[in-house]
Amino acid sequence: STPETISEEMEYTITGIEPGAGMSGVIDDMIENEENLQGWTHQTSSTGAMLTELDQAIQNEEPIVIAAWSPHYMFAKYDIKYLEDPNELFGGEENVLKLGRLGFEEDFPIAAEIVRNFYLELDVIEAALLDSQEQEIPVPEVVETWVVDNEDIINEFTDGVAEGNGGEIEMVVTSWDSELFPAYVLKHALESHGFTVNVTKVDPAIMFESIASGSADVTTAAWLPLTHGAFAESYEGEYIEMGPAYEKAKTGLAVPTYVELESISDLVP
Ligand code: PBE
Repeated sequence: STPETISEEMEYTITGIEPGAGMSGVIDDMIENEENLQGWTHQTSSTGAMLTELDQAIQNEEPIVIAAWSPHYMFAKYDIKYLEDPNELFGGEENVLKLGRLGFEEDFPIAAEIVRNFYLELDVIEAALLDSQEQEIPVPEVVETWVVDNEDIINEFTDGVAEGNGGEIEMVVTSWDSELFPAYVLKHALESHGFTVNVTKVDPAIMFESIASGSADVTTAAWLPLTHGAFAESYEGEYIEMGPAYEKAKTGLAVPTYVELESISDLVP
């Protein structure tokens, strides 16, 4: 097969995820601006639906191109590969940043110290997401066991920090597993240190809006510089950056390894 026949077999369609995802906006822009993607369709729906379509395509050995990101179990469960991205349409490595509302550090100095200390290694997150998938246990429940087995890591965030005063903290997070794991680990660290944390799951746009407006205190889930770059720009100066929750995240387009394409530029009209 050739790039032409494969693109035709794919019906010139990229199988995407939720329309509100940061990367959905990146893909829309890409289709609009890249000459080789003229006439292509970006089919958004949900992460679950994308994974079902990927699974079915692989069972039938049909070509498919999906919106993909790491960390996610899809790269462990399926033989898939990222397409090369010569024009850096998806940027390079992304940092997943903690953001606080203006005034959060003044109002919650002890909690803010724990938030600043909080950081997870990428392989720790990947292992937890795979556990969740293989054992069919939702990520927040995986966290309950993980925090018991990894007290030493939790202690690194809270060591030497004064005990909290029972304050209530509003956390917002997007609902992808890659974000729920860090958010619930941080919730545990804060709660074990005398705070109460309410977690609300929202779209990226609402995550930024609620931190900027002050209706939420903190998030662990801002993908920057690119994936959520448009949101960060429109709320510039209306939040504080509190360091990375994790690093070396990535977004892109991916195909099953049997699909004879190497690069995004091999997708043709
Ligand atoms: N994601 C996973 C999200 C953020 C976390 C890359 C699918 C997005 O907004 O695109």
